[in-house]
Amino acid sequence: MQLREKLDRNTAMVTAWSTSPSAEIAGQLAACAFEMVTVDMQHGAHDEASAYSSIRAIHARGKPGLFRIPVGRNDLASRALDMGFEGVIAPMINSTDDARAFADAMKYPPLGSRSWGPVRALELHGDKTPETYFRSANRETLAIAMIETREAVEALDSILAVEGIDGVFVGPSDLSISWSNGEGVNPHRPDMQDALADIAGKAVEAGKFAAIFAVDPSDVQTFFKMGYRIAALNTDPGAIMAGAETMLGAAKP
Ligand code: 3PY
Ligand code: MG
Repeated sequence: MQLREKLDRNTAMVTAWSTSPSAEIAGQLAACAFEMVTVDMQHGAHDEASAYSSIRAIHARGKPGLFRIPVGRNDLASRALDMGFEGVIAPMINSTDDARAFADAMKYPPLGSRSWGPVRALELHGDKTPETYFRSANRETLAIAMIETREAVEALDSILAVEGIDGVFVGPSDLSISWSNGEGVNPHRPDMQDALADIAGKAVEAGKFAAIFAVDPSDVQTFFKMGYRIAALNTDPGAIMAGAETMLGAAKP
């Protein structure tokens, strides 16, 4: 089932987070019970070549993939869609103008100005012809704007109102830095939790979806209860270390 269809059915989903520039690791994450894998080129070590081999490995396991661009790299947004990613996460969308520029890069006319050329996407989405891809892409490929500063929280209503923005993604670590005026980084700041719930509520009211990064597995259900529908669960190094520690704990009790 399409990611878009699952979101329309209000399905709560967990994405793995791939930072190592390795299609093997991305494919292994896709083989786990995650609903999707996100390939991160903002803070992750992915480049375009590893992103491209990763989306093929993710699709080979029957899962969809999201891609996070570096700040302001809207040129990579439509490129990721052309590679076959189902959605793009854009960090530091702090204003309506940021949101408009991102949506414009992601959507074909008349909504935006995405340029035609989904060569690899057509191959990976084998059920599509150029015509059906063109007609379905604006709806099925997701433009996801990151809300991770106070400025973005203040502009949230107008960001959510931008046509072509399908959902928002909260970065609680960056948000905590902005929330505390640079005092420190703490995604669990107690004084930020109401704002996290408000963001999910406003997204739902606007008919859009909310996603968020969860540092701890125990955060995920809390976020789902707030209304978030996609939670990213830690990162591939975090998963490898947690798995190794669990195995070692059983091997050396
Ligand atoms: C943040 O928490 O700031 C993030 O960007 C998570 O990836
Ligand atoms: Mg961030």
